[in-house]
Amino acid sequence: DTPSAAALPDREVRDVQRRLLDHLKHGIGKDAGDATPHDWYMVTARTVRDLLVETWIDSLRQADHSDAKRIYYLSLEFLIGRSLKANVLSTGVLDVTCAALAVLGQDLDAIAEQEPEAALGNGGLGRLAACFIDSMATVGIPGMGYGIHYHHGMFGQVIENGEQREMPENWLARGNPWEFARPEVAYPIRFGGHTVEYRDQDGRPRRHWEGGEEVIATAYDLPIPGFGAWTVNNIRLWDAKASKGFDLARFNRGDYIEAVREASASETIAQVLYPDDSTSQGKELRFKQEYFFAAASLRDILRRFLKRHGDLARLPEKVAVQLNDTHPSVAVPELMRLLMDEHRLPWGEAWEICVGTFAYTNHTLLPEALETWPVALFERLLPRHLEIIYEINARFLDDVRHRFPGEHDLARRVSLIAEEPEKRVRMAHLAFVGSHKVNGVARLHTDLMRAGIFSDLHRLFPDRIVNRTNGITPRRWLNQANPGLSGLITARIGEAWKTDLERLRELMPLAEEEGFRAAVMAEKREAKERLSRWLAHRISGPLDPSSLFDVQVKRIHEYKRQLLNVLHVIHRYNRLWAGDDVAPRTVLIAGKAAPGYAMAKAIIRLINDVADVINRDPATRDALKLVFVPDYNVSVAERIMPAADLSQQISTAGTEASGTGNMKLALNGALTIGTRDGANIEIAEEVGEENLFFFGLSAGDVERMTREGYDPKVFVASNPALARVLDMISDGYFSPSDPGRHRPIIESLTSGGDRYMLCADFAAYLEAQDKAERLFVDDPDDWTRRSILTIARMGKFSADGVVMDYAREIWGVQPTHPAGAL
Ligand code: DL6
Repeated sequence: DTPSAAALPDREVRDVQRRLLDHLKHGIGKDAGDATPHDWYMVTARTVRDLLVETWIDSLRQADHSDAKRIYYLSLEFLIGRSLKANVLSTGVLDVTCAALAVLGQDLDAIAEQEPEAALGNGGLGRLAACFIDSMATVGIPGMGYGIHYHHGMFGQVIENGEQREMPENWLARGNPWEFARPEVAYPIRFGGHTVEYRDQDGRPRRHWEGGEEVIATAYDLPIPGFGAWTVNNIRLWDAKASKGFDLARFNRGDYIEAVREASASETIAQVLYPDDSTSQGKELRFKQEYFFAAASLRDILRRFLKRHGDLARLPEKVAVQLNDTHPSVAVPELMRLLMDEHRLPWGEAWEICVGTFAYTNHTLLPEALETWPVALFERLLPRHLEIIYEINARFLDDVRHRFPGEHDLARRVSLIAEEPEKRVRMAHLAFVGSHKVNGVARLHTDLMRAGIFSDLHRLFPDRIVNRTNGITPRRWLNQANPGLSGLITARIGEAWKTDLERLRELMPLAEEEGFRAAVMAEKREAKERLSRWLAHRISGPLDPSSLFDVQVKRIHEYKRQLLNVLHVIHRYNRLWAGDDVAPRTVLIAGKAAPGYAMAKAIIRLINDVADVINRDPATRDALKLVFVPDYNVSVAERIMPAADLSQQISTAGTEASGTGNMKLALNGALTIGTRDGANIEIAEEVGEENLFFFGLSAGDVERMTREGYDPKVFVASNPALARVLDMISDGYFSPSDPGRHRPIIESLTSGGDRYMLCADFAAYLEAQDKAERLFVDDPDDWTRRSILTIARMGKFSADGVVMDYAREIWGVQPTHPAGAL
């Protein structure tokens, strides 16, 4: 890979050492004798940041000076995780940094553990945004992410008495060494007030928004280096500052609290990430966050554009704005407002610019996650935007009625405004009509968008919906997370795979090589042991690294069916008791439940209760272990992915938009057990259906069964194993002190209608589990062969290729140095 420490020139090591000590002395005011582990983290980060800055400034200058089109990725979430290791690897200074630290008696891995997580996201959508910024930098797309500088990211999860308890997260408490505050970049963002009509100097009627309160958006910049650090992109996060500061007169009267009240109220906007990705939040603060960051970002984008180009008509030619889900879709009326009210463009021109500039990515089909906001809220906080939305809608519906005169219900269905039960703005419809492209994140998801939630809009705009299957960055998810396997791969095929993942195909012949298989198997074993060591003080009892590590890691949600996983675990437990020959298995589940999502929290409790019983049972505990790994986040994911043998991707077909955990696990050599859902289908096409374990209903089956009337009781009645498992839970076998505790979960399956069809899929799931297990136990060598083939064929899911596709087909730009050029 890179030269060993011994081969490094002394001069380079001494230089890094000098920089570290310099930061320690001048930045922290200590010498090496007094430095705490956190001090070492801060100085190492500063030292690495110094290396990034030059390229970063160059990249920004280059983008400013070049005429290239700029890409802006607007996302309410960036799930970045830790940056130290990623940045050390991208800048190519791993060995020299390790060597310099070693001279000072320090260890990079230990130091890296000091970094708090930048958990500015919930799950897939936020992590995708982080992967995309990494990939854009790597392939040379001058992209910039815009988001919110949350003071408190995703909550920490602790498990107490088997239950999830949420702990406040405080990643900025000791300062963030990666970010640059930009207090000079500040925009006033208005809320409330009213609109007025007036005549401009040409006598034309115009509207203007005034009054209300203003909150100041100020910028924080996070440099994100591409691999090789040829391009360093930027994530700009907006913080909220009060426009008024505190009230001195009040303060002087001794009214201290009131003096700062207004200031702290406006500053709450950037305080906290909403920890929910499964329901649209009916909270005013969330609504304010969305407008706040969309408005500040657009102001910034237009300022940069206007510095170089005078003519706003050229905006779509020079700027692309990707809306990451509907959270930023208020950007559509905001851009209209800026163009019309502030830049005096007529409606038609402004609308053309808007549609040409925006594109929108949809990440979910779940009706409860599709955002709508009450018209009354718009009226009170964004009155001008409501007028614009009404006008967009009126013109749009006129056109619909004109084109489809006989279809009286069509206008109601596609309207931007839902009338019942209260008047609400449909943010997905707004984003759809305001964008030139709308994409789904896996082929099935895109097809279902066309056939389902957007079927009418698709008829009206048949070329608008396109598919862009998700991807992941191979730097973090293989190179960084799994150095052992990465080293093995690089030793055999060189390191080009890191920027051109298709090169992994060169591993295919090695799958037939006994020596390579043995080496991959040894690496997997080592990763499992590493995970077990790390878990040792988090859970009770050691793990058995020779058992099958069966992994399901993702947000806890009914549609993702962690419950189905648990039903299978209980069934295995019963089989062990029955004396069946069942191979040793360790089932690892991790994920957070939205704090207000009672059923998801109940499922966590059930997992822990089941774990408690089966892990203690001397009759079974050597053959079956269930572990709930607390506080799942990006760093925990980096530990788990390399250690997985089996990757559980078992959502009800048609519900998981894509999944990206499925890609991370497969890239690390796990075989997938899964449904024909989301990107699983495309993973199977790539790796070969014979190399994974598909089971259960297809999206078509689910749709048909729902239509025809699905009755879970029929499946329970015909499957004694399932009935037994449900009875055990229901009768309190796993909660003897509170026998009724888990009854509501079972009722959701039986009398509640089993919305996600666990009962229908149970038998097929068991069969697929058995098949996987037989292969793992009877022919570990063949398992490893399939695992190598899986890794080798995952090239399609590199985020590098995915962003290049977005670039060419949605954003209309050509990357400056394509992946693989390094
Ligand atoms: O596209 C990223 C990711 C998908 O891989 C997951 O399948 C999907 O569940 C997730 N969606 C969300 C929900 N967001 N909203 N709204 O995070 O997106």
